[in-house]
Amino acid sequence: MLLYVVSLCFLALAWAQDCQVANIQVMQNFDRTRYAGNWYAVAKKDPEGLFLIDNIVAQFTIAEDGTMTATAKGRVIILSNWEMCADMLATFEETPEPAKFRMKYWGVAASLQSGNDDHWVIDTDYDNYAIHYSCRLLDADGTCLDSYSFIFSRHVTGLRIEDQPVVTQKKNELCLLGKYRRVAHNGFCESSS
Ligand code: DAO
Repeated sequence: MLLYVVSLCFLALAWAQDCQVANIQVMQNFDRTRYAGNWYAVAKKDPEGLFLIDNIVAQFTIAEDGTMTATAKGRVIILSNWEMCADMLATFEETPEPAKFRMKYWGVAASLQSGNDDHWVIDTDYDNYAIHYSCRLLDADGTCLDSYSFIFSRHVTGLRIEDQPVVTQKKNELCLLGKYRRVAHNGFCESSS
C-alpha cells in the first residue's frame, strides 16, 4: 500500500514537471472580477529582450460587459540607455479557458514595446497573491523556449510568509524555479513620468 502511494506521488510530481506548456495547470473557476484592482509585481522571470525592469504595478479593470483591460507602469530602459517610467495599456481576449487570455499591449508613448502575448493566471487567492505566466515561443518538443512570468502581490511590501510555499510550488510546476528575480519598488514611477 505504502509503495503504491509513494509511486503515485512520484508519478504526480513527474507529471507536474514535464515542462509541457500544454500540461500547465491554470487557476480553476477563475473569477476576473475578484482579480480586478491593483497588483504589484514582486518577482519576475524575464523573457528574451527584457522590457519592464522594476516598479511594476498593474491595474486590472472589468467593464460592465465583462471585458478585462489593464494599465501598467514600470521602469524601463529604452534606446540603449534612456530610463523612464513606461505607461502601458492592455486589452484581453477571452479563450475557452477562463484563466487563459490573449493580451494585446502597447505603450502610451510610441517608443515603448507593443505585442500580443498569452496571459495565463496560474493561481491566485485574489486578496494576496497571483501567479501569471506567458509563453512567447513554443519549442518543437512542447516546452517553452521564451517565457515570462510575474509574481503579483496585493501588497507593495511583497508576499506574505504564508503565501510563499504555494508560490514556490507553482514556480516549480512552471519549470521556472530559480529563474525569478526580485522586483524592487522604490517610487520611481511615482516621481517620474
Ligand atoms: O517586461 O519583459 C517584459 C515583458 C512584459 C511585456 C508586457 C507589458 C505589458 C503590461 C500589461 C500589464 C498586464 C500584466
